[in-house]
Formats: sequence, structure tokens, C-alpha cells
Amino acid sequence: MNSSYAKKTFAGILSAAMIFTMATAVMVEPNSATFSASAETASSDVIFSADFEDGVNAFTRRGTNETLTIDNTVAHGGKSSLCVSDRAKSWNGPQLAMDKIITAGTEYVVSAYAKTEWYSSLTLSKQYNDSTGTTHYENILAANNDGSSWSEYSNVKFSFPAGSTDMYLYFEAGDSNVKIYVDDFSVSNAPDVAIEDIASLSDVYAGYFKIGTAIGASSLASKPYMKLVNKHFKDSVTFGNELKPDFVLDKAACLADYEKTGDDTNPQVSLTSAKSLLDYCRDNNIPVRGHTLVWHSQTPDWFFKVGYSDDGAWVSKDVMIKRMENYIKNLMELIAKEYPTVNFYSWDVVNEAWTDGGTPRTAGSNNTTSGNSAWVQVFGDNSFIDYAFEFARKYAPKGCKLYYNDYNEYIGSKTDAICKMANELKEKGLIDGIGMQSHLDVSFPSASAYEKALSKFAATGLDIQVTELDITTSDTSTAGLEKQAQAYSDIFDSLVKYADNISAVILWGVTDDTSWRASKTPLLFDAEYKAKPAFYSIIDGVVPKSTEPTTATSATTESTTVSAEEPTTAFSGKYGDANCDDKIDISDVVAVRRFLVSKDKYALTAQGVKNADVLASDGVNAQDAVAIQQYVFGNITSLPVKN
Ligand code: 9MR
Repeated sequence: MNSSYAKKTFAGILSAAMIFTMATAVMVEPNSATFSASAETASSDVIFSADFEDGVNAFTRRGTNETLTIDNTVAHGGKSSLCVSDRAKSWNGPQLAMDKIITAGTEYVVSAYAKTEWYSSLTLSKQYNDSTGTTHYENILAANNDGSSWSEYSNVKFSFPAGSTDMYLYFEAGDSNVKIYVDDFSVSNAPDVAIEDIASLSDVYAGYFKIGTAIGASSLASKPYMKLVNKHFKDSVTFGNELKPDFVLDKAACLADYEKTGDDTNPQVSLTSAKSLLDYCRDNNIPVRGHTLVWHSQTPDWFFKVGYSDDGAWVSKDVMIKRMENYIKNLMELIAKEYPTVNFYSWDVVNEAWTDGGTPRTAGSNNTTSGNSAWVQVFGDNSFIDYAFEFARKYAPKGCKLYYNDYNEYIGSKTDAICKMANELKEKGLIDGIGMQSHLDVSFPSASAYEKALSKFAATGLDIQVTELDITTSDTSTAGLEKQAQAYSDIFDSLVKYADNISAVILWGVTDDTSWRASKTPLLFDAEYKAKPAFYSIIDGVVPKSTEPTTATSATTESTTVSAEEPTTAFSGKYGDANCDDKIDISDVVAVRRFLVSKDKYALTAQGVKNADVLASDGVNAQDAVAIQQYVFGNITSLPVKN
């Protein structure tokens, strides 16, 4: 991308700061007492409500001890609320059975007021059984209540995976001694929000590389979310969890097979968790990145233990080689049999096998000590990688490309270890590419450090895929989001530079609120399904591959000039003030960028157009936005820009 998206503006303030540790769960901890995670408009389509004026309604207790009463001394609206007292465990509290109220696989919003008797964590959660009968407990919104004011839950999105049964919404509180109060509770159909009429990301990058995203089974329940997937990320999807070892390895079937055959080297697999996603990819003809076959994380210990027992001895290397081969064989065969038309164009064969220092992981169970590897425990070293690629090559569908995938891949010693391993596997014809996860932050790594890793990986001659891109920011103010946009722009500049070596760029999710790093808003769309400055920054200035025009992108090629009929009177506006609010600030930069993407949708007034044309009379274009931004950040001191 020959983008000039204010590249220089922030060059001086990028600094090396933090290295990520990989978290395994996301807690959404809003800092205000109103928790809203929904699209802008609540549906008026209320399908259940309870104001607790006349009784506890359909609510029941989760445990056996609690007492549910109507309390006439504490109320949000009306005269009373639901009070849950005599709690004995933190998970005790009020629950509402949902099976007769909602349909699994569809998105809804819940609104309520809740409080605790005194300060405590207060969590809105859901419980359900999946189609195998396994019970899941998942937080919808985890926060604290100060014990005096009501926490407002305003149109908070939730859904249950298709096929779920025994579904509940419930509140629980960390302090098992506090009473929980709930009032004005309602469930509504989620509004079907229209998505913005803007350029499609995968169209903008057509000819450069595929653009894709990660989705989960729960994503399918949200119509607006899936509209964004279909518009911007239709080249490729990765399942966030559903094809990982802990989702596909079927312990009950493994034990049954072992009992029947006496052979514990033929692991049985199931696509139950991935079914709805595979159906979606089949029905919409969307190519899939398989993620992931061999990983130290999200893999049960019993897979490595004698007789598939939870607490048995580790198996020998010979047994594990057989298990690994049969696991990969069985999985590939099951997918080919049940989903013959789904295009698995690539697979992450091994994930995260090297430490940042370029050494193998410590032997042991990741489930006991995070970061340890049961593969290293059984093999003694990283020699399991060769076997994994050998078996993947043997059983993966024809044409499916095989990748080694890792994070912090720009840290020198890790880059070098990956390159060494990749070159050796390449010699043997076992590997096709390197996956750079790319979980980045606005402050680290620098674009040049990232590009250095790209250049080293490109030098192996293997393909590169950016497999899990997101860029966090702790500052979610307008200026913070602009800084994030700059970081995205810088990374995409490097990716375009290496486009000949890169076949796919995959974002790790679509909207911030559903990200594994939600509190740091790392993605291109916000919770209201609106494109963020980061989105505009990466489509800005991309020269379409097919038509090769002489100027900027499809979105920005048209310069808008003030009508020729306009008299050429002296300028009487305020240069830079694109939104005519009498101030020149970052919102003017955003207004200009949006205008360049869609003049209809993000129209500027005639005066706004004149004010925005700070490069003097050549129409509004991307360079005007850059100049206004430079002015806002003090890099230039006056507007318009004089030649
Ligand atoms: O996005 C995944 C998240 O839902 C899971 O809780 C987490 C658990 O390990 O895994 C996340 O995906 C990871 C990916 O598989 C490998 N690279 C790091 C990703 C983020 O943790």
C-alpha cells in the first residue's frame, strides 16, 4: 500500500515496550456502572420481562440453599425487586431457564438492573449443554458492584450455540455472603443492524492476498456480525477454537475404542463442535484455514497418558508417534467424508512450539503449568514437529498448504529458530509456509521490527500467512484510535511491500466486543458494527491490482473539487475544520477520511469541503487528511499548506 496515512506523524513516538503473554480468557470489565454491549438501537421486540412487582416470576435458585423473595425495601423501578438471600457459594444466585423463551443459535439482548448487598463482583453468565451433553458455564459480563448503586445491563448481547439445551441466564457474586438484587429484567430479539456501505476489505486487497477472519460458533448467531464477515472477510475463515485438539478429540469414543480393540493408539475424533461453522463454510463457499493440529495448549493431558487416563503415566514416544499419526489421519478423513466440498486450503500443523528465546518449551503439562508442553514431555525435544508435518503431508487434502504458526515471531531469537526449522522442513518437502500470528500492540513491536521478521521469513522462499492479526490499544479515545489506525496502516504498508510472499492476512475477529482482548479494542469494527479509523487507514491508498490506476485507491481516487460554477471568491472559512464545528481536531481528520471512502454516506458540507482542501484547490484527497492530522499533532504549524 503506497499509503501516506500520516505515516511520519507518529514515527517518533513508537517505542518498544511490552511483550505479550498469551491470555486464555477475556473478562470484560467496564469501568462505568452501565454495561452496554449491544448495537445502537435496542429492539422493541421484548420477548420476556419481569419487574418483580408481583412475584419472582420464572426465576429459580441455582443451588439448594438460596431463598428468592420479593423485597419491598430495595427497588430500581416500581416498589420492589427480586432478592436472593441465604447464598452459600459464589455461584449461588438467581437463574432463568431459557429453553422456552429463546432459540439456540440466534442472538438476543438482555437488559436488567442488578446490585449486591455490599461491594462484590457481580457476573451475568450463561449455562448450557452442548449436543454431546457437556455443560458449559460462560461469563457474559463480569464486573463489580459497589453495593449501593444499581449496575445497569443495557441491551447486552448473548446467544447459545445451535443445538444447545438446558440453557440458563444467571447472576452470581464472588462474595458468597452478599444478597443479590435484580430488577427490571428483560430479554429482546437482537436488532438486525444494517452494516455500512463501504469498500469491501477483501475486494480492496484482491490480487495482493486473501483477507480473512476468525469466527466462532457463537458468531453465527449474530446477523450483523455475519454480514461483516461475508462482505469483508469472505476469502478465508479460521475457527477460533472449534478445530483445536480439545474440541475434536473425543475422550468417550477413545475409551470405547480402546476397550473394544485393546489398542490405545487410535484416537477417535468428532466434528460436533465445528459442525455449525463447517455447515456455514460449505453453504457459503468460504475457504477455511485449519487451526490447529499439534499444540501444547488446548490439548487434554489424557491424550498423552497410558490408556487415555487423566492421571496415568505419560506414554512412550513410540506410542505417541502412532497416536499422532492416527489422530491426524482420522481427523482429515472425517472432514473429507463429512465435508468433501469445504476448501481447507491451509492447516496450521504445529502451533507455538518455540519460546521467545528460540528454545523448545519446558516438558510438562500446559494444563498444570501454563506454557509447558506435553509433546516435549513425551518426545524429549521438538522432534515431534517433523512427525507432525510428515503425517499432515500424508493425510491432508491435495493442494492444502501446511504451515508452522507462532506468536512474537518478530523477536530475533524466535525468528531465527523458526527460520532454521522451516528451512530443514522445506528441504524435506514437508512445509509450505510460516504463519505469523501477529497479536500486536500500538506500542510494540515497531513496524520496522515486524518487517525485519517478514524479510527473514520471505528469504526462506516459503509462503507467509498473517494468521491472527489484532493490534491492541489501552487508549480508546479518538486520539488513541487514530494511533491504532496508524499502527495498522504501518503494518499493512509492510504487508503490501511483501505481498508477493504473503498469500493471506487473517484478522483475529471482527468486532472489538467479541475479541479475546476486548478491553483493548484491537479490531477493525466496533461493537456497533461500525468501521473504526483502523479500517479506513488500511484501505487508504491501496492501488487496485487489477486496474492499476495512477492515483490512490478505489475509495480515494476521486478527488472532490468545489464546483467549477462556484465564484472564486476569497476563502472565508477555517482551513482544516472539515466538520465545521469551529475547531480543528482529530474529528476533522476522521471526517475527511470517511468522506473519501463514501461521499454520500459521510458527506461534508460545501464549506466543509473547502475547509478540508488544505493543500489548496486540488480537491479533497488523502493528503489533505494527512496534513490536517499533522497540524493537529503539531508537526506543522499552519494551514493551508503552502507549496
Ligand atoms: O481466540 C481463542 C480464544 O477464544 C481462546 O480462549 C484461547 C485459548 O487458548 O485461544 C484463542 O486463540 C489463540 C489461538 O488459537 C493461538 N494463538 C493465540 C490465540 C489467542 O489466545
